[in-house]
Amino acid sequence: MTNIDLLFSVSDRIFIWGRKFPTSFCGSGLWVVTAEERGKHDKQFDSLSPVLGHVSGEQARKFFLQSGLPAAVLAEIWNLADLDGDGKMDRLEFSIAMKLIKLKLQGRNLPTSLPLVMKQNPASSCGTSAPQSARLGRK
Ligand SMILES: [Ca+2]
Repeated sequence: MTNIDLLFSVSDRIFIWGRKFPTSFCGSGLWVVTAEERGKHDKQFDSLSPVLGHVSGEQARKFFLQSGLPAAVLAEIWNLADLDGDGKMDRLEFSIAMKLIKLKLQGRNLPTSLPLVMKQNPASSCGTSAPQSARLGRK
């Protein structure tokens, strides 16, 4: 196991408990929103009662403030995540914002522009990994 593997497995264990294989260590690792994370983000998104696939800026702001990050940092995250700049969050934008909040809470610096890999669907960013459900014996 290399040092890099070690580094990633430590941070993965915090968020992907119960899973033996760190899934985010493919593509450009750090910025990849994994399928698990996306699933969680989608649930949180739905809990905000989106209208026509969007949550309003106000709804999202209140939710993001619960992270404990300063409003100025959240504004920066918003600017990165609101891809079309319409002042609302759709499912993907919300997921990107959540991921950036998580990384920021881990002490990472925010990117100056959004890494391309964050705009991709979770499945497409890790095409070479074997199906996790098979390994874990689930259907
Ligand atoms: Ca938007």
